[in-house]
Amino acid sequence: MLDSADVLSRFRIALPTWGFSPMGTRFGTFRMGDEAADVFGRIDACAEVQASLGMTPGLAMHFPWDSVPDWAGLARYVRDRGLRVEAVNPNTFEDQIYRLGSVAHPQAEVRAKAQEHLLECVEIQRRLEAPYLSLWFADGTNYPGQGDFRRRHAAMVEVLLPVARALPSGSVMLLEYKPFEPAFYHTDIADWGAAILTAQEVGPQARVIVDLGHHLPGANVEYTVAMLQHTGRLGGFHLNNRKYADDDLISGSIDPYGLFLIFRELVKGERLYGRRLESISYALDQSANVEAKGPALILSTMAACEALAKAVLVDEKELEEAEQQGDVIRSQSILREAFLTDVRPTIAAFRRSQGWPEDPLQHYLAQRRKG
Ligand code: PSV
Ligand code: MN
Repeated sequence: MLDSADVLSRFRIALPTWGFSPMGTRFGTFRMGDEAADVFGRIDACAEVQASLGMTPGLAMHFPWDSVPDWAGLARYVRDRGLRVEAVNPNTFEDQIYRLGSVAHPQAEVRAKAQEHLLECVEIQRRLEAPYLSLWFADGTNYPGQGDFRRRHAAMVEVLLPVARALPSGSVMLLEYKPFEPAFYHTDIADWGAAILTAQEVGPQARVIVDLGHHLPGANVEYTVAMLQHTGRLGGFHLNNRKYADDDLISGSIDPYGLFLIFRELVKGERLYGRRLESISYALDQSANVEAKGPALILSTMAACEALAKAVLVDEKELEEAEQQGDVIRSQSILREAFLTDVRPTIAAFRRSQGWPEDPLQHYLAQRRKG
């Protein structure tokens, strides 16, 4: 039987080191005073957030942004702060050669360069003992006729196959989809269909990561989650919230009900298929454009905990009965009952039992004031 304390004790979210880089839109970047200058500063900033949260010991790191000459030293730096590396995120989108794509680029030389970087990242993964290689490609086209969908797809799979084979044993390749941006006409992994197809072609090590911001308006994300979980290809989440597109806002800030429904599917999947909540990766991926970064990461984490704690309150047995009887009103009432429950006291009690600060945001702000 699942209860809040049980699921909360198994729930961990990784912090993105890039979450402490200066952020903004293409119209401007505003300094909030908590930006970090280099990888060590970014790790320290994550450690500070973790000291308040307790449930975020993992790091999602981005390379080459976080590259250093001394990998063993970096691994030690992370370990000494009570952290671990969860995901290695390559970058095949900034270099000038990637103007028309990377893994799906029409030219073999560019694809080879992208593959070389991915293989380097597998090596980094090994050195840092990271269980996930998390891939997002900016590949796509801006105009009809600019590229051939099928050829690009085949090229991408060809690049990824040896990368999957090179992964440290037991580790997972995550494939992230996004419907548009930076390419505006088509993206090579645009949606969960393309992601799962690619994962199936690449092999059993490949799974799909759902970035909550990467859906077109109206998309039913919880349905996507249920289907991915059903096939065993759900690999993880990038938590954030969108209003329009990839807004990268604080999780649960726009649609907390949607977040609850997503966690409900995860909890249900554990009950139905025994797919444990902690068998996939959770990382924050957000952009604090006008707010301080640490507090924004803390609020996202707490929103996810609240959604999870509410999800276990759903009386699935009663809901199933209502479904069988076609009682739509009762189904709605059951979900509302769980969603409207104030789980903050439960979470606070759980946090106390772990020896973690009961109110992580207040704790973090107080620590910063002390300086
Ligand atoms: C770009 O959309 C993006 O936010 C993707 O979600 C990646 O996960 C992230 O950048 C880091 O590369
Ligand atoms: Mn993402």
